[in-house]
Amino acid sequence: MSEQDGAASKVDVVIVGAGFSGLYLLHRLRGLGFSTRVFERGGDVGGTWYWNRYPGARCDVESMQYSYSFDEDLQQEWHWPEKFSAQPDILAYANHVADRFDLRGGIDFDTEVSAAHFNESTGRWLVETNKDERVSARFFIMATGCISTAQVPDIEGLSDYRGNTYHTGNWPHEKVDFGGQRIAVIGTGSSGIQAIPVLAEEAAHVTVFQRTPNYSLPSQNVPMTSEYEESWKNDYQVRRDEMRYTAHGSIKELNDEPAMAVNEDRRQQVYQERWDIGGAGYLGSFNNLLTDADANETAAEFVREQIRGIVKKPEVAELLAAKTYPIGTKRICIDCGYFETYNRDNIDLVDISGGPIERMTPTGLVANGKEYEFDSIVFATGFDAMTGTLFNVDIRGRGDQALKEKWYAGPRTYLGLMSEAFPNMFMITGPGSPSVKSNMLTSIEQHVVFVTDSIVHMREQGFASMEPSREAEDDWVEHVQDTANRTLFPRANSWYMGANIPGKPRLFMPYIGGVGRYRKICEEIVAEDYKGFNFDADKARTPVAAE
Ligand code: N01
Repeated sequence: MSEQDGAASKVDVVIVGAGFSGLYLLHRLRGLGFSTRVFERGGDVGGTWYWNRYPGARCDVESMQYSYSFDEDLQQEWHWPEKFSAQPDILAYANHVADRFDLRGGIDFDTEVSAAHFNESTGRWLVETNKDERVSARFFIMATGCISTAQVPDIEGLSDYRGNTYHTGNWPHEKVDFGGQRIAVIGTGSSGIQAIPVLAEEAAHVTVFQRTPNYSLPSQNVPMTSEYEESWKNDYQVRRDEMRYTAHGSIKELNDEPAMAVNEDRRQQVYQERWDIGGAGYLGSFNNLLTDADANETAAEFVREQIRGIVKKPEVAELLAAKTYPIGTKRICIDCGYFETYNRDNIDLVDISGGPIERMTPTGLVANGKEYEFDSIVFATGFDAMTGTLFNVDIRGRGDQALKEKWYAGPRTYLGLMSEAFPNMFMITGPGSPSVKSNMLTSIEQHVVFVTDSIVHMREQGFASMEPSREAEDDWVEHVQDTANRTLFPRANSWYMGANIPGKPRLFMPYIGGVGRYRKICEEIVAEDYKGFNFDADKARTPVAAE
C-alpha cells in the first residue's frame, strides 16, 4: 500500500477507537487545533462498555473514580446511581460525554481500520478502512483498549452446534430471553462470575464449565448516597490528584505493614474488615500480599474459608476454592452473590480442569466423557488481551516491518506508548504501561495528555517525527519484566501473561511498578527533553502543523 494508491483525505491525526481513550483524544486534539478522523468498529461510542452488555456486567472500580477528571463541570454535574456502576450507566455516561463535547459527528462508526502503513518518503501514515477509504495522517493512534478482541475457543465441532451461542464480550444489543432454557456457561473469569448469578435467576438450568476456579470478592455494592457523592464532589481536585500518584490509579487504603508482622487474630480481623467493605481493597490488607508467597497464602485461605462458609455442598465449595495460584495474580474478580448462586437448585458446576471440552455436538457438548444438551451456550472465555487488537490491524512501520513480526516474542514498547521503527504511532494504555493493572480512566487520561502534549511539542519545535530509541525501548522492556519478576504475578497462567491464548508468548504484559511511579518516570522523561525519544528534525519534510 503506498500513498500513490489514492489516499483521499489528509488529516493530522487518525484515531482508532471511540471508547474512553478515543473520545478524550478527539476532544483534546480538536481543542488544540489538529484535524482528526476517528474510526470505530462499533455502531456507537463506549468501547468496552458498548460491547460487553452481558447480564450482570458492571465495573469493579468505584464510579466516583472510574470517570473523567478533565472537566470540572462534567464531574460535578454527572450523577452515578450506584457505588459500582452497571454497564448501562457507564455506557450512558460515555454517550453523555460524546454529546456534551459534540464528539459524535467526528467519528466514523461501523468502520474498521484494516491497515496502517508508514511511508518513509513522506513521513506519513496511510490508513485503510474496511470501507475502502484511505486516509493519510501525520500521526496514527491506536486507542483500541486492552481487552477488546473476544476469544471463542477452538473446540472441535463448534459449527455443528445448532443452539444459540453468545460471547460476553460481544453481546447482542437486544435483550436475550433465557427464560425456560437450559444454558451452559463456559469460563469463570470476571465476566462469567458476574453473569452467572443473573443468568441463574432467569434460566431454567445453568451448567457452569470451570477450567480454573477464581478468587472472587464481594462488591458489597450499594446505591449512591448523597453524603458519599458530596464527599467526593466537594474534594474532587484534591482526590483526583491523589489518585494519579497511587499504585493503581484509585484511592484504596493500603495497610502498610507486612502480613506476618501481626498475629493470626489480627490478620483475620483485617481480612474480615476488608471483605465486609467489599471490592478489590482486600488485596491492600497488607503490603506484601503480591510479593510474599506465605503472606499471600493467608489472604487466599481466608477467601477459601468464606467460600466454604457460603456454599452448602462441601464438594462444590472445594471445586470453587482456588488453590493452584496466589490470590491476585489472575485478575481478582468482584461479584454480586456469585458463590451463593451455587446453593440454588438450578445450577451445576462441572470441573474441566482435567481435560478440555472434548467436542461440541448439534445439541450440546461432551466433557469428561459425558454428553450435555443445551438450548444456549454462553462463552465467557475472555480475550486476546493487550496485543490481539493491535495485531488485527496490519500495522507496518519503517522498512515495511509489521508490528506483529517485531513483537513475535512479546510486545516491545517504550513506556507502553510507542515502539521503535513505528514513528508517530502512539498506543493509549499499550503493553508495558500500567493499563489493566490500574483504574483505566486514570491511565487513559495520563496517556492522552502525554500523547497530545508530545504532538504539540513537535509542532512548537518544528519536528517531523518522534520515535523511541532502540536502547530506551530495550531498557524499558527489561524493566517491565524485572518489575513483574519481583512479584508473584508470573506464577499464574493469566491473560496478563498471555497464557490464555494457545501459542502466545508467555510474559507479563502490563507494567506493575505502579501508576504513581510510572507517572513520575514519564514526567522525568519529559523534563529531560523527552529522554529516550528521538525527534526527526528534517525540515525537508513537512513539520507538524494543523492541516
Ligand atoms: O475473561 P478471563 P473475562 N475451555 O480471561 C476460561 C475485565 N473485566 O472476560 O482461567 C474452558 O478472565 C478461563 O479459564 P482459565 C477484567 O480485567 C472487568 O472473564 O484460563 N474454559 C477463564 O475462566 C477481566 O480480567 C470487569 O483456565 C476456558 C475464562 O474462560 C478481563 O476483562 C468485568 C477456555 C476467561 O476468563 C477478562 O475477563 C468483566 C476453554 N477453552 C471483565 N478458554 C469488571 O470491571 C478460556 N476459558 C468487573
